[in-house]
Amino acid sequence: MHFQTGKKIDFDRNNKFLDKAKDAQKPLLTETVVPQKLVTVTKGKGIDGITIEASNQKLENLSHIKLGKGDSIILDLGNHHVGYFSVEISSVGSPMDAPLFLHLVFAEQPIEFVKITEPYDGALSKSWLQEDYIHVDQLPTVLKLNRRYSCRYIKLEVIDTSPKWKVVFHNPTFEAKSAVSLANIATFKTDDDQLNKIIAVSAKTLQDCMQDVFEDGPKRDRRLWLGDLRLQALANYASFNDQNLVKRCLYLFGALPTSSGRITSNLFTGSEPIPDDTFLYDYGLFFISTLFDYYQQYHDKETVKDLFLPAKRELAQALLYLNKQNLVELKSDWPIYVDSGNNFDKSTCATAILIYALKQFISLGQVVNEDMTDYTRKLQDIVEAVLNNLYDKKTGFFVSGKNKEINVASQVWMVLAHILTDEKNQQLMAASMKKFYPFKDITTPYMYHHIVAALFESSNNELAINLIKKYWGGMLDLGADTFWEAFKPDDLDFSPYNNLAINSYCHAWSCTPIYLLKKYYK
Ligand code: RAM
Repeated sequence: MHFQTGKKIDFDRNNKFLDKAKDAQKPLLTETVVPQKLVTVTKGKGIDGITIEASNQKLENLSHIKLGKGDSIILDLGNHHVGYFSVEISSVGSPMDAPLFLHLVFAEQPIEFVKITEPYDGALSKSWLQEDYIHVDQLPTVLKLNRRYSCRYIKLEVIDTSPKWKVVFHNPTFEAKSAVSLANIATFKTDDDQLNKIIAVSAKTLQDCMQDVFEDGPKRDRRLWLGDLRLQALANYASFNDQNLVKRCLYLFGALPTSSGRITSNLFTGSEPIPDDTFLYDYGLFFISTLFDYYQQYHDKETVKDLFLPAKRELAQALLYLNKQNLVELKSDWPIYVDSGNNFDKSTCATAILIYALKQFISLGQVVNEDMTDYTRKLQDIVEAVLNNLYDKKTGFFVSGKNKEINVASQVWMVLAHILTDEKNQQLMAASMKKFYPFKDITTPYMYHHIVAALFESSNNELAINLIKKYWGGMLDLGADTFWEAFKPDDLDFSPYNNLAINSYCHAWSCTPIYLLKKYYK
């Protein structure tokens, strides 16, 4: 894992845009959730062979369950939620002759309870792990945790009381937060039960990631990433249709480019918005795509007029990375994401994504009556360069990098960029499934989304639906309440950060079946 650090970067700050982002901000909705039952962790069908089963103890008897040193209970909220936990605690036995020392663990998936007890060696900060240690000096009390947690399960572990007394918990409550309610979702069903379940879990995933901004994952990184935003916005149009939240996020990115015009890959929005010093070639270009999709949905010309300039400046930066041949040549100062897997060459994806965004930029230019002649000419040049240099007419596949590697991601992004005829695209994706499936190097629902989208866009509908059922259905079979950041069907304990404890199990970029099926399922 490579972190981009240590550079001094100048950012612009457009206060008019920041004000517009603020105007679009709406209060969150709250739902009070009470646990459904007590559970225990056990071996079974789940991530890494870990699942949950009902405990022998009943939740109705909670206020009779006395816990002393080393005892614990796990509350099950019945579904995944994001919000704030509180519980009343009292003591029983002798007077309290020592403080209560409590350990709380919040888990999206049962595996987190196991992994959190092991030494941590993950690539991201341990501080993300959802646990807290608390001393309580006086009981009875109402313990209200200030931190927001993302979970279905809550473990209350008594590290110590004293030999003379024990604790009892009452009225555990979870105040769940989201920008949207499942009650206001445009209902949409297919004639297939598994797909309907996938749609429902997609909606729940998206709901829990829709907070003050579109978060990538409410457990981690809890912030606004452009690549995630693009997909969330599409899924949102197919479900909650919250215009303000997308508008808010677009204005935040548009307000804070670098002084040279590059748009950051992600923003921190805890207090005053802060652009991160991490730049990804594809994510920057997706500012254009997200604006384009937003315009398709709402025809909000004013927003396009405002944000056209930041889009143009971002594109100008991206075009600087074209080499003499008119193909994108990336440098280490501006890497590309595409997928968390790094075992394949991504340069052809970069050129395809540039074409994809450039086409959308040209459409936006027409909306605001700009002269697009130069851009149209540039687009033709790049497409010609791709057909002459990256398209192997003999095999029908696109090649990538110095070694002319043929990988699935390059085919997918070239299909999404629509540079071949519809007929050739259809053949290419059908041939790609034959050649690459099951995919070896693809690790995220984010990239699977693009594979499925390319299958649909190339009229390979049956292959697309089967892939949704296999991949997202595979997560459901392993007990997903919300879809995950990473999932490799051939490597079930895969983590992009070498530790399952840090994976996010409610990750926005995995919620797109709701969009894909609404758009393409016939
Ligand atoms: C990870 C997160 C985030 C994603 C970036 C590129 O940090 O999962 O959602 O957009 O990678």
